[in-house]
Amino acid sequence: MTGRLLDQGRTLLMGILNVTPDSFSDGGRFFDVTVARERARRMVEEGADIIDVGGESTRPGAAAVEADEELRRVAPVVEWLAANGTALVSIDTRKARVAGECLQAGARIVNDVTGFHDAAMIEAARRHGAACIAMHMRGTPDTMMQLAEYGDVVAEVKEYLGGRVAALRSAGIEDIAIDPGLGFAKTAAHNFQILRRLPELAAVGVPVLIGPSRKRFLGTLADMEPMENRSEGTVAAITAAVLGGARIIRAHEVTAARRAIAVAEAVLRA
Ligand code: HH2
Repeated sequence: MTGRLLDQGRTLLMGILNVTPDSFSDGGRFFDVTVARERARRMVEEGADIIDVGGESTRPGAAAVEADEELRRVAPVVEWLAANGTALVSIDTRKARVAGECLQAGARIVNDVTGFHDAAMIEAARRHGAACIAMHMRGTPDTMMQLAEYGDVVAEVKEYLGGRVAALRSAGIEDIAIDPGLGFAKTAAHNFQILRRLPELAAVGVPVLIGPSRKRFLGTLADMEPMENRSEGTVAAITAAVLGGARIIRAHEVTAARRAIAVAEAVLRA
């Protein structure tokens, strides 16, 4: 045990709470604050260790959201969860101001899909003593799929994430997780390659987060199109991720994810 939020000696389960009108799999469902709170409460009951609150979709083509609007969506949910919930609250944002105000409101973790490239984001996290999840992506949600070209995707993602860990550490932040960013500037083949070679990413030496939940790369297989057909595939990807060394799983369906993690952990222990 390290005393770190993102490294608690077991696989952590992060439940996804999208307070957006347009997220790729559940946009509009939890947009109302009361409904979002109820959804969060339910995920905690089902076994979520962390609730990841997001107010801006990162799917290709999603509308850009100003910081004020993003805060209007997420701040009341973060504040309520921090005061009433038992799970840790993570804020999924690319904006330093949103991160800072949500940390002030009680969030403990910043999940930045742009990998803490903005110095103001690192400063907000440092000031509040937050834990940081740095994800790999290229470009923006609108351009990322044109940038999915790599010599060796795992080596390149590993080098990038190693650099982000060094940047966070040089700011005095030690509670860090890395995430290769399944689906962000990656083809289906890249995502499967990352899952197969996860131990190489784990060798960076900080916990690895994997978020395969309902993602489009699963839809390239068998009959997992449309998105509603991806529950079992998500569970299989979670199992593969934990067997490969992932220590944090980000998922929409918490009960199913918890059961998959339990099986994979039992295999690892046997
Ligand atoms: N995936 C999404 C959003 N944030 N953060 C991390 N660290 N890892 C991920 O894989 C990841 C993420 C996309 O999924 P979702 O939140 O369901 O959709 P949207 O971005 O459309 O709200």
